[in-house]
Amino acid sequence: MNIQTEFGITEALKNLGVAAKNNGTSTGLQSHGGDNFLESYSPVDGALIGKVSVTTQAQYDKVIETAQAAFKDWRDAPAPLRGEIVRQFGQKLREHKADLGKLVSYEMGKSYQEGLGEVQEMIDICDFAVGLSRQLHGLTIKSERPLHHMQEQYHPLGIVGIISAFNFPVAVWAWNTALAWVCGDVCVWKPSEKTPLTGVACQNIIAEVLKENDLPEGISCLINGDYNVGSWMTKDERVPLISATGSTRMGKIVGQTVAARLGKSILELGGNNAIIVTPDADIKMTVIGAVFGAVGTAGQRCTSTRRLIVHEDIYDKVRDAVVGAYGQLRIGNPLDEKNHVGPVIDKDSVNNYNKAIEAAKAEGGKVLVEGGVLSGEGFESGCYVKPCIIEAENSFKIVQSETFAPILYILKYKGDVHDGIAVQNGVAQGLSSAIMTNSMRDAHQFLSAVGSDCGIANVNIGTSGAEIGGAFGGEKETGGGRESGSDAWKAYMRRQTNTLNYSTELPLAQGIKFDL
Ligand code: UN1
Repeated sequence: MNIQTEFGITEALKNLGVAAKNNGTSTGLQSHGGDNFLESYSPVDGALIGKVSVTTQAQYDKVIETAQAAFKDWRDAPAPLRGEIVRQFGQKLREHKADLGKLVSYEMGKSYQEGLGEVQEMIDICDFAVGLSRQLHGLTIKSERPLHHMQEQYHPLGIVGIISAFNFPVAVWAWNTALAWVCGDVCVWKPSEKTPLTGVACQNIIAEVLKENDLPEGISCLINGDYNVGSWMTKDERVPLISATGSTRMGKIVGQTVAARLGKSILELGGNNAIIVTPDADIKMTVIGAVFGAVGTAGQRCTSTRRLIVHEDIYDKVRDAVVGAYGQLRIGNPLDEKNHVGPVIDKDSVNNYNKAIEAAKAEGGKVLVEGGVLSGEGFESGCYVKPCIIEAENSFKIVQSETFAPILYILKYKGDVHDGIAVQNGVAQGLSSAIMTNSMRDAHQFLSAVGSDCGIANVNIGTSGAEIGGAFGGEKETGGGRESGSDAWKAYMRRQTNTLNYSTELPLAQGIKFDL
């Protein structure tokens, strides 16, 4: 029996409408029918899962025109009604949770549990957005002029272009769309070319909801292809907001291109996340947080733990405990729930992993848990690598850069918590950070203005696994954008200040006299 049959992938593909001929001709706005195809190979077993047609420029233009037309209807719908559509979408996701979770796991390689978690994250953001659809509020402000009233309103922007990465192939799209839709925007999505089928599956689910409600399909559009297709969107003045997730290298290009036309962007880019372990930390909690953070999603989360910064007083104990825990890890087919770690996305990723280990060694790093590429039965795809741990220095060039693979650098710090914080902040990226401590003072120092410089700072929790209720994103080379919870919705709308005069005079602000 092959993996597809054994773990119900064949069935899941069928249920999600992406079985057999995935040439993108089946539904709505993915009907591009270009001659080029993206081929999706599973890193789990190396099998070709399906093909999706690449969008041509002419088809792209048609998609944008359809989206523009849909926006005219959608922005007029009351926001709670838009919320109702998102509620129905969330409901369908509940029904498809197992199938979509499996497809995410099979196409991307994360464990089935994490695949389910990702779909749950979509459901959670839908619930959040439904409530938000009745709360898109602005301030009222007292005017300096008599019988005048001031208020802020938030209006939809238009088309939101979403560029997402392979590592969270569906959740990050949902963070953007669920908010954008209740805000009255329409969305055009370019998923990663490494995970096009999860994109088609999501598009099928939302297309069904739109059809059932007699709404224009242009509210949710899908385009496919490599960075060229993405660049049509980043340069396109018809797309007022681009939300892009991926590498800092990509984000710099996207950010500059969008800024050159004075468009808006939300950038969620690279991380180099660390956990500081203070002398009084709980070692058991530290081990769970660090190991899940470093090996979860095979080290391919933006929030993955890359550096463990341990105080010298507790260093040997923490090092031994974490190294011991790595001995328990089972690597293999991520659909098989007894495995903790699945494959990385592709052979390029394997090369980057190998190169990073070599670079760390060349800079003087000491390998504590040996890495390596697995081969033999079950590892035929060539994408399974061993999570490894390297004792290193923060100043190493390789430690300063983000490698999307399960490599954990362990670093020692001396002195007080601010010495640990200096190491943690001493990188170009600023997404997620954590401290393991039982000291109330150290915890608060870490969270203070002179503490972590990241967008996410956790106490006694690892660096990954943020909930959708908070704003998600980071500082410095992480790009500064915020998605998901809190007031991140404001980035998907344009703010308008209204001043309304209900007197019979026309007094000027700042007391200026202008008599005629
Ligand atoms: C990402 O890796 O781009 O906080 C998103 C987390 C997940 C989202 C990660 N909730 O790890």
